[in-house]
Amino acid sequence: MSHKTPKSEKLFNEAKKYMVGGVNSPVRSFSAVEGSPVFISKAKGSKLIDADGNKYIDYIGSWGPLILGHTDKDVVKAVQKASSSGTSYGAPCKDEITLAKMVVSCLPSIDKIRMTNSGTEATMSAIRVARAYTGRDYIIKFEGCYHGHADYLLVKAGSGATTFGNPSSPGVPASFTSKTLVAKYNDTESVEKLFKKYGEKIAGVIIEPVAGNMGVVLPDKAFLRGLRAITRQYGSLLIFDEVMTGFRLGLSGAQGLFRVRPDITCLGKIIGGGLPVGAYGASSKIMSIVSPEGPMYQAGTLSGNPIAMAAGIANLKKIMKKDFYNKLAKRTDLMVGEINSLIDKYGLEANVTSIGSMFTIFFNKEKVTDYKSALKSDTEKFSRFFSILLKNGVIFPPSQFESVFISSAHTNSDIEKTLDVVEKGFKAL
Ligand code: KE4
Repeated sequence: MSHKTPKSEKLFNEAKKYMVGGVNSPVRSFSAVEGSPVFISKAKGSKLIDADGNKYIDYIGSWGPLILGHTDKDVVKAVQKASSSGTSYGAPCKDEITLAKMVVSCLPSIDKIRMTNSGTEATMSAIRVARAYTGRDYIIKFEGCYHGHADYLLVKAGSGATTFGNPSSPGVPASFTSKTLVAKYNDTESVEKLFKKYGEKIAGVIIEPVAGNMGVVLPDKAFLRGLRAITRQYGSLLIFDEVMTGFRLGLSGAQGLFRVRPDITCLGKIIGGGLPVGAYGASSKIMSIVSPEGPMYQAGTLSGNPIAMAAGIANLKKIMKKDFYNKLAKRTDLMVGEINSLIDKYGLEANVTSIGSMFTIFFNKEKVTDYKSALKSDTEKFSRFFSILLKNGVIFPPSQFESVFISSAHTNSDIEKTLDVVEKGFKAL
């Protein structure tokens, strides 16, 4: 079957004239894989259809939000209904309460929430809360974790012994990252060393409790508990960035699954049902620092937008249905089990990390447990694999360091077809 994308190529060339790199978010540019991006003209259920009419079984899932798949009828109906009553009021509305109550009811660590328009705003604000609440300046983040593009979070580990973050992007002054300390994922000792040196000055520790931005990396059993203990010991706040894992791994996210209660939680993606929504929440005591209750300022013209709220409510309503997550996890486990057998069958240097309805196939001979091991993955092999899938009607996230997402719209036949194509890819590697 020949996979031709002339219309996408034409659109990409035109896009590059007006939009940087032809995209509105870098990873969509296929810069981490061969070829140029396909431009989507329509989506339905588990499928994306590109400008040339090629159909793909979609495992990007809009990078997480579409746990129900595309154009879920209830989400679409909710959006249509909401938009017929207005697009933005610039004043509060009932649906903001409804969505806030749904989130609070699922996450015992949250008494009060603030909606934002993106995950970046959520994490940026969460860090400001930690700093305002503790009166301290330092934060700890982990190598390989991504929390959006706030200046002081665009850091890479300092070289060698230095523990300060160095800016990972031009345009971020060194002074902006001088209070960002970098630890190693799953390495409690690297955290203890920082606390020993800076403990009383550390406002908060931010982490993806299950990492999704170096590919899927699971926390060791004691690691998250260790973070909980040491932050409590030093009076720092533990911030779980659950923008990806929130409502993905279950109604109480990673914090429910691993039974570790953070001080602040960041959310996004699924709570917007595909529309721009982020959020951060904590105990009433901590959140009382946020304006207008408290002095810490944070705002947003379209935060709590009525259409986005309606989409989020419709999305959460359906995933709150009994057995939703079990069915999704079973489907994922079946698929991952088959992929592992194919890895063995073809003797590939690859392995899969999966949890809930998220997984990553690492082209790597060792298990990926942190950023250092993730970087040993063969990205060139991933790129070739990605292209074979694309040409055969399956689209994975275009980067080795991302998570595949399965939705409730993926059928058994989608998975069977996908496995056939994965086998074709493995055979060709
Ligand atoms: P946004 O600002 O992109 O809504 O959220 C930032 C963010 C925060 N925290 C976590 C754990 C995240 O995964 C993200 C964003 N995820 C990426 C992909 N892994 C979004 C895709 C993109 O940047 O286009």
